[in-house]
Amino acid sequence: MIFQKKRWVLKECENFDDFDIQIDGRKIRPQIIKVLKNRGIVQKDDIEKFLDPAIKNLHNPFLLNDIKEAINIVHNAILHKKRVLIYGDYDCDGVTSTYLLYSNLKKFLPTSYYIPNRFKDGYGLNLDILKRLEDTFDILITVDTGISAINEIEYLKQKGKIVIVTDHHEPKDKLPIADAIINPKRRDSTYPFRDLAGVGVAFKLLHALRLSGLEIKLSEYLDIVAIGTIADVMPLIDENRIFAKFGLKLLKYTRNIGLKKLIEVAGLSSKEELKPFDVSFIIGPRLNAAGRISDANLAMSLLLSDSLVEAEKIARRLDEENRKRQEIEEKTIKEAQKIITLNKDILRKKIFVLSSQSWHPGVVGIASSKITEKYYRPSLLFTFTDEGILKGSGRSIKGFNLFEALKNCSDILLKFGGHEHAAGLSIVSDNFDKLDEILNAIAQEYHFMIFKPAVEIDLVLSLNEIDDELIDQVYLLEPFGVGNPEPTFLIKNIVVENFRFMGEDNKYYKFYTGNGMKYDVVCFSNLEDEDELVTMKKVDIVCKLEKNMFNSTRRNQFNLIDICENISFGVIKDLYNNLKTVRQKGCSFKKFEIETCNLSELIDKKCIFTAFYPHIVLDFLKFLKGEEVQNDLFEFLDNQGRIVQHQSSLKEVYFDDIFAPRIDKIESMKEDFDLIVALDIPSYQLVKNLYQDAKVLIFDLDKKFKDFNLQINDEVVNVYKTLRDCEFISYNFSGINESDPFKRVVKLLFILSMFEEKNLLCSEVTHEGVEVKEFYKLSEKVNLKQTSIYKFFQIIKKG
Ligand SMILES: [Mn+2]
Repeated sequence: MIFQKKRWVLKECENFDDFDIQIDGRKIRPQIIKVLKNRGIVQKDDIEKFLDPAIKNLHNPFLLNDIKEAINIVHNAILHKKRVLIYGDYDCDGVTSTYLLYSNLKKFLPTSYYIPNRFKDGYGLNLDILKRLEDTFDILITVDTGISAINEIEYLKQKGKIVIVTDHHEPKDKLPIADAIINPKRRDSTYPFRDLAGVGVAFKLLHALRLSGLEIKLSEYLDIVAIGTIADVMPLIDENRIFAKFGLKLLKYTRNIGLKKLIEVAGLSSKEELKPFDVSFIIGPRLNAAGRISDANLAMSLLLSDSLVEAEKIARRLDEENRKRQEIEEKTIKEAQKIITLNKDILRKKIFVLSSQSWHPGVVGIASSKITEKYYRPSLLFTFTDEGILKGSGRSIKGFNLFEALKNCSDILLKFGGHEHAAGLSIVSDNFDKLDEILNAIAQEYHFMIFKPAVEIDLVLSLNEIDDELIDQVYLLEPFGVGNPEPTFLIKNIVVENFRFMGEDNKYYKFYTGNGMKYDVVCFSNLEDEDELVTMKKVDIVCKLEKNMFNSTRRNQFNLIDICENISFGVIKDLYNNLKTVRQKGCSFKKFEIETCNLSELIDKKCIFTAFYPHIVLDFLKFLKGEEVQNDLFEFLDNQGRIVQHQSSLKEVYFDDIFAPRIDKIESMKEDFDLIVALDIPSYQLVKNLYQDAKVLIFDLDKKFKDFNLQINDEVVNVYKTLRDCEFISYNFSGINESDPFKRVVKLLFILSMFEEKNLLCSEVTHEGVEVKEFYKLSEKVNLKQTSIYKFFQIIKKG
């Protein structure tokens, strides 16, 4: 069966009151309001502002601490013709901040800027640089940096300089003694929004200068603000949402010659509109490439360029630098993956701590985020510096606070900083293994569920709630990105119609929703077994709702994130397929001695769990979903912190153990595991018969089927007659004398399999019952007792 690959985490708000909200004359659907409420935007007023962002909703910049002081300093400087130096940072946020402030202040003041070199100068204010430049300025304004430059600013103050810090990094306990510190994350800040980027803070300073009377055309620079904000991975809510929304619109028709050329060279000019994705993955990396590999000043000259020829030259160089960076990045990721897959001990760890002599310090962060994304494990990637010191960068998963974990290792770390999701650090190489050990010990204390990939679901929808208008209104929530992801919906019980594969190697697949309205359901990353996919009948899906225009006709499309077959049908399908495997094996079945398994034997063993009876499979699937199911085995797996994955997700992630209810499919995976654990007698005997060389033990969870009996009697006749008459038989067929639904299904499928083995008919299982495709003519009397199915039953009979 197709089983969900991720945990489905449902956000559902209680006490829902609908609001009457109109935007451009359209009444906003309750589903959209629910999505926003689930995301913590609850007041009617805030919802309206969110759905209809406007420049006028930007906060008053004078709410920022010290901003008045900063404004006074600038006005005074204009009066006395003081010289200003803007000190920035080499990343995209730093460069856009520097450009924004520089190009505006230079209209009023003799202004220069300095962007440190990532490798020569390092991050932040650098004392040597300041000493070298100290005769060239009277006022220093930092952008995207400065909040922890205590010593450097003290030096400047001793030299009689005026210092304004604008920054958005988390302040430490002690603040520098600057003349003004503008940072919405200051502990004493009363500013309504914390998550501005460096460029956002610089923008607020200009905003205040404009309100104080300087002639500054702010709206012309929103594209710059949007780039820095999105590239610096700031959440696209509140003011950032306004910057992103209007900035991206402006960017499409930008008047900045450099950006225009960069967009052209990067192949974005033909796009109808630019999205945060284009900044995060195309424009941002190109601007960043300069700083990562060579010098960020190249990016700055692009933004400042006023010649088309020169701008194009720089854009091409940045594009080239980006290509180089991509190559280095891909090589690093491949090498890291190789370390993981070649070393099974690492694969079993909760946190991957990896290092290499050859990795480039500029890309370990990106490589770490790719590794974390792929394996759903926090990861730290280190590279060696000259002095036997390892420098690294790490990323985490939801629910595991990387910064807190590193705090617990602080005595062996040289330096570390960051937050919940990402961190940078350095360590003496002798302590590397110890760090790995401590971090993994910490991770072991977390509930194993957080290490299972999850998808957050905004809302459960039924098909009849979905129409063109609802899908159009989903687009009102754009721009999507960090902090404001595209909403995901769970739609249950979709009937699969006209399933087909697309693309090379069946990379994509598509089907229609068969219930009334026919929507396209599309999956762009097929990670499933193809024979399982084509037999899907009814599914639950997690998806995004999209509108597709093709030849000016509109098609609504559900873009799949995860899919799960109707579980009870999936379980029946697996049982039916296992009986097919029995048939294919023929009559050469042997009965094997039972070898019982002790849970302690599973410790440190990589196991394949398998089961035959539907109630056991169902229990296991519930356990995989994270539901409470009581038994010794699950309790043991919980306590061990082990993560089990369903065999249908094998192509995507790598966990400790596998649950494989399709016994024929164990063949392809058993090499990678130490042990097969059968959870009932039939699966034990079947595995033993199929894979003689494998180590198989039984941990019998079955209590139901102790007295199960299969006889060639009236029941068999009933089934046959009903099938002849109706060509269909339901799973709760009363002609089978079992009150327990599981037993009834098992018996029905046993009988059906015997019919098939003797070539009486050909059938198909559906979610409601068994359908006959064809009856065959009988030439002689059949003896069902001579079937391998019957023989198999004799073998699995208890006692
Ligand atoms: Mn920044």
